[in-house]
Amino acid sequence: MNGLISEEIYDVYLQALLTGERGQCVKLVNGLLERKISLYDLYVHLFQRAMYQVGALWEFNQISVAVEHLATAITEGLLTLVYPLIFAAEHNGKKAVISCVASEYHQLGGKMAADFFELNGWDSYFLGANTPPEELLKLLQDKKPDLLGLSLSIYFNMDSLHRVLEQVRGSFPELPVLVGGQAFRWGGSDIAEKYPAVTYLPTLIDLEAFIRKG
Ligand code: B12
Repeated sequence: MNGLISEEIYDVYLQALLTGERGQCVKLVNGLLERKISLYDLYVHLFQRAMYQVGALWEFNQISVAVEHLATAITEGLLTLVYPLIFAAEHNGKKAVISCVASEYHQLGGKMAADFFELNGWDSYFLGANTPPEELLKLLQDKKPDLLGLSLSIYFNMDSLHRVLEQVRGSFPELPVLVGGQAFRWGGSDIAEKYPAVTYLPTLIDLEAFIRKG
C-alpha cells in the first residue's frame, strides 16, 4: 500500500491499462484525485510502477509491442487529468525548459518532471522526445529559462547528453541544468564532475527538494 494506492487498486489499474480500457483508467484516476492523492504517489506509485511492469512484460515477451504502445498512449492521456491541480498553483515567474536528448524517445518521465515544476509554481516548457541540440539552443535563447532539465532512459544516448551539454555550456555557461532518467542506472551519474552547474537527480522527491530549496 502506498498512500491511497492499495495493491488491489494497482492490480485493477494495471489490468485496465493492459486491456486498453481507457475509460476505466480515467475513472480510477479521477477517484484518486477526488480523494486528494499526492501527485508524487499518482505518478510514481501508479503510473511509473505500471509502466515499469509493462516494460518487464514486454521484455519477457508476455505482451506485444502494440499493447505496450497502447499502455503508453493511455498513460500520456491520463497525465492531463492533473492539469487542474498543477496549473492552479500560484506561479512565481520562474521558467524551466525540459526536454529529452536527441535520439531519446521515452518522454513520460521528462513530462512528469515538467509537471512537478508547474506544481511548484514554475512555468515549464516541455519539448518531448528526440530534440536536436541546435533546436533546443534556439528555444533557450527565446525563452531565457532559469533552468534546463534533460531526460534520458537509454544508456546509449549518454553521448547525446554530452553533446548537448557541451553546446549548452558554450552558449549558456551559467544556466543550471538538471539531468535524470533510467539511463543513469547503467552509469554516468558523476556527470556533475565534468560540467559546472549540472546536477543529476534520480527521483521526483529529489527534484521537489531541489525546487523548494530555491
Ligand atoms: C514506453 C516505452 C517505450 C516507448 C516510449 C514512448 C513514449 N512516448 O515515451 C517506445 C516504444 C518509443 C520505446 C522504445 C524503446 N525502448 Co522502451 N520502454 C518503454 C517503457 C515500457 C516505459 C517507459 C516509461 O514511460 N516509464 C515510466 C517513466 C515515468 O519512468 P522514467 O522514465 O524512469 O521517469 C522517472 C525517473 O527516471 C525520473 N526522470 C526521468 N527523466 C527525468 C528528467 C529529470 C530532469 C529529472 C529530475 C527526473 C527524471 O522521474 C520520472 C518519474 O519518477 C520502459 C520500461 C521502463 N522500465 O521504464 C521501456 C524501456 C525503457 N525501453 C527499453 C528499450 C530497450 C527500448 C528500445 C531500445 C527498444 C527497441 N529495440 O527499439 C527503444 C529505444 C527508443 C529510443 N531511442 O529512445 C528498455 C531499456 C533497457 C536499457 N537497458 O536501456 C526498457 C527499460 C524496457 C525493458 N524492460 O527492457 N520504449
